[in-house]
Amino acid sequence: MQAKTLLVPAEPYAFELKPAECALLIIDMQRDFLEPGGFGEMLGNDVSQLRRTIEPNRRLLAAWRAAGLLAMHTREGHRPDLSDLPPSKKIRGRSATTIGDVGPMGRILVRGEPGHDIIPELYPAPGEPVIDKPGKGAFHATDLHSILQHRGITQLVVTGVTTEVCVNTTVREANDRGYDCLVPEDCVGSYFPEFQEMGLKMIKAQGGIFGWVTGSPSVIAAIGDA
Ligand code: TIU
Repeated sequence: MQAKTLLVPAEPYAFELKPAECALLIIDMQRDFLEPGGFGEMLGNDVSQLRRTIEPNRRLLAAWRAAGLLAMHTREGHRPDLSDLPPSKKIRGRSATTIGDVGPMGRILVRGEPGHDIIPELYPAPGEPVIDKPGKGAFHATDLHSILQHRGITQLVVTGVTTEVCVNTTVREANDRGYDCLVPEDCVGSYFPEFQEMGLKMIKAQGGIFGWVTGSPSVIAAIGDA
């Protein structure tokens, strides 16, 4: 029997979503990036630009779970001994407080610390894989590709933060590994409005060079028919 395909209106053209082969991948919705008083805000960033993605992600995740589809989560961070932290990443930015130092919500971007964990609104449910990644891309130095292959996943709906950094890097890595990526624009956020706009344009330009862009209501409407 032919696997079911759902047509999601998108740019540059409709995305053919195959529910049995499609995973929702929520990137780095961590307290340190999103919560007032966290590392992101400490660096001078406007966290409200990211916080507007929480409610759309919550609705999409709820619909995704209700449709019985695979949801996955990532967290950017490092081992407590920092052995997986490149020295270049440790010193980049010349900030007085950097990764591994004690910040407002525990040691910054260190696994097991409060600020490293996912915000309560989008907390992973039992059985939903969580990928701990040391880099910006979710495929670099992780078992994400293996987990997706074992489950027969060929498509990803990618959401989270930030649009031009970890979301774009992950979409590009996925594209080179043969996955089709759909990005709901209301579910991704950047501290910088101009990067939000360009980050999305870069994905869908040239006939969808890295993937497709849509809005989460279109995805929710489609999987409601799954
Ligand atoms: N998750 C992610 O995007 N990590 C970053 O460091 N993003 C910034 O925009 N800095």
